[in-house]
Amino acid sequence: MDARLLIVSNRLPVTVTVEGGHPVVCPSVGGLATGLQAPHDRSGGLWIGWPGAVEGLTPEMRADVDRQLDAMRAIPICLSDREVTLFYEQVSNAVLWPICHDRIDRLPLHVEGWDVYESVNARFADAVAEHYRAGDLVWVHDYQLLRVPALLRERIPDARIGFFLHVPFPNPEIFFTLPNRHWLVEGMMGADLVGFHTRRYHGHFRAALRRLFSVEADNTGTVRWRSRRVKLGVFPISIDAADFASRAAAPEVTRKTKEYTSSSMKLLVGIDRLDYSKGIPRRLMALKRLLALHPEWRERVRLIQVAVPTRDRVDAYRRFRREVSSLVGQINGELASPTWTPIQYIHRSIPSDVLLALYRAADVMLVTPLRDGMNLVAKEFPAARIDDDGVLILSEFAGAADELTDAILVNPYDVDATAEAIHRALTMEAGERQHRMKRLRQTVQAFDVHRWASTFLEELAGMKNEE
Ligand code: GDG
Repeated sequence: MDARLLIVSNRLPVTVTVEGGHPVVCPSVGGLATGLQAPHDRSGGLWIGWPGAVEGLTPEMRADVDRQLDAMRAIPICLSDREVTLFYEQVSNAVLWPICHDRIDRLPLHVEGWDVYESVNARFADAVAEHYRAGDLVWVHDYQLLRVPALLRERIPDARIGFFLHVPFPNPEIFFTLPNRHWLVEGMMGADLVGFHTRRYHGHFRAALRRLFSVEADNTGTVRWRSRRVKLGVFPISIDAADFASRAAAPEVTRKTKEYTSSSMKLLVGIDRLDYSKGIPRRLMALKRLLALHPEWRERVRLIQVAVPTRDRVDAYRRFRREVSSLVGQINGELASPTWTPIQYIHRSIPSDVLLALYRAADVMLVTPLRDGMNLVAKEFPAARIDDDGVLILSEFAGAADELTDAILVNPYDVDATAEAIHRALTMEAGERQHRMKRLRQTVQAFDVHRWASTFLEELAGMKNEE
């Protein structure tokens, strides 16, 4: 693939900090950043997005940041405070996020900011159009930028534009609660190729198209859309499994793994952003039920729950943070003894060697979201299990459940069944554990994030030759 690639995402894959009076731009790690770095480097293309809050910097520092971004071929789109509040916190995170995760109960009573959502999307489109050269591929990402493909199509009609949705596309009945549902779908349909993680989200989108616009995809997933064709496809994102396995084998990680492991205490682990979609309260309740249904586990099992703070300027998240802290307190208060605390709650981000050691030390990994586009933790856990051991309990409502069928699949709303699944995982024989883990590892190794990116980009590159 020789075309230059323009990647467009809400956040640039960088973090800007100030050290000793000088701004430092560091590449951030994460699924998307890892997957797209190789095509970004190989194609000599550009990455367009928000660098995070840089407004407080002096003009000299800003110029320094711009120079560093330029060296990474990153084009910053700077957002004002008002834009951050309305485009990012309100419309993207307080409205589109809950809708895509089936949580209309979390919607604010009054929504404002759609005009700002449109104008920020238009600024992204302007920046892409300004840097676009004939023959480039453009790849737009996620729910913050649903309008960008159509706005871009108006500006550069012949461009090859791909769009990938990292969150679920919800059931149309839920999506249709949005007053501007036509306009959002029209935004996505500006692309030539629209990608989803799973067949279910793809199916929901097709149903929405049928009901809103009376258009039907043919058996290749192609839709005739006004004077163009738009292809819809399924591209499940993954991780860099080889990199996880090699980092998990590092001596420091091995040392920490031993520190966290004990022959007398089984270890359950949960690692999530503190988001209401991740199912943390019911997971805690499932532990409580386990200890009631199978009291033999008292003092013999503990849960380490890492909950990384996120979006704490959005009301629903502030309320949720209090809900989880109070539930942890209640359960520990009720069940702990002088020598044992059932839940160790870590409400901050942990370094990656600690994350890897927790994956390696876990007897059971609990990934029980109520709804999740994919869930990369579910794939990182087997990738890190170089000992082919440990059990994954996975929600059937995570996109990852379609591929990771050797996990114990649970309905996270069924707290008793989840408690029984934990008991089953804790008592599973070594032979079955290892057999399942080997197969999980093969699955994540066979289709990694590099293949995800190249599969999508090859499909996009082949869609139409430059006319
Ligand atoms: C969205 C979709 C989809 C977490 N805590 C720490 C830490 N992490 C890392 C994990 C993992 C990542 O964060 C979380 O990724 P997820 O996929 O689980 O979740 P979202 O952030 O909600 O991502 C999701 C994804 O986009 C990709 O398309 O799978 O469904 O919601 O990589 O390892 N990393 C470190 N410390 C932590 O405390 N170092």
